Amino acid sequence: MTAPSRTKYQISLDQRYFFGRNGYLKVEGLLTDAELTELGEHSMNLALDKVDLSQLEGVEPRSVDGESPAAMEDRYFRFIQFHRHLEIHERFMLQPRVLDVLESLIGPDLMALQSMLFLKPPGKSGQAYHQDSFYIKTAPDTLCGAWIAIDDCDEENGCMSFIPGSNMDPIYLDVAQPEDTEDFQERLTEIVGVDEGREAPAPARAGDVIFFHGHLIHRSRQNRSTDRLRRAYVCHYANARSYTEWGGGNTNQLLARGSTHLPHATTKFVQT
Ligand SMILES: O=C(O)CCC(=O)C(=O)O
Repeated sequence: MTAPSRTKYQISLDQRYFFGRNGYLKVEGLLTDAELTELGEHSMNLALDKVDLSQLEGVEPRSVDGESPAAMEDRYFRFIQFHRHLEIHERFMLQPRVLDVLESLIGPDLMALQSMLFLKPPGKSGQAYHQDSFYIKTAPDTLCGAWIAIDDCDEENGCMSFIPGSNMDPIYLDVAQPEDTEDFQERLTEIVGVDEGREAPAPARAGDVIFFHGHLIHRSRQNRSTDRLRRAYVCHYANARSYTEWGGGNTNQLLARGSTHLPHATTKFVQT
């Protein structure tokens, strides 16, 4: 049986231009209410330990005595690369309208490299100024993040903030440990000397998706609210014809759309 045809989601020329100039683009309401409800319920079930992860290959048990705070945090607040284990993570990583936008920004051929579900409850710290291409290197350098807001977010509960136009900057190698450990996780690095005066906060409504270039300098501060989660599902993509050594190389990255001459992984749950 063939899948029903679907009209591709098109961004406007103005939106494409905005992304090129500023390095980010918020597309409002890209997720449906039903999708949001599903993602929201799933992330709560993960947080409350209601998803049985015990049978999943490569996923460590959730309660290990003597764990470091960093390992605890990854286990309870950040679910990294779970698209390799759970259908819903792979399905939302390959959400067709998200891929439509990425096709216009970095495509046409797309690979999906990294998925991270952040729960960021009240009091949880964020990440200091960084560029994602510092960590995930691709050649040609086509890295782009897609940040799905599961909750409404603003400066109070730790939304993202960007340095507009820094997508045109090189990758800064001058990095250090962040000083303010209430706002930022100590173990991650911070670019030295960023002019905070240029910063633009990026509030979003649940269901909005913010696309951001791999060179864009960005950060998110602590969730300072007392009762608001700031959940986001963030995935990273590149043109499928870019070479990468990140994460074991191209062989391990999903071909999300189109074709490539490079080796790649295929989806586990979802038909592309
Ligand atoms: O969601 C956040 O708070 C930070 C996300 C981020 O910095 C990233 O995905 O590179």
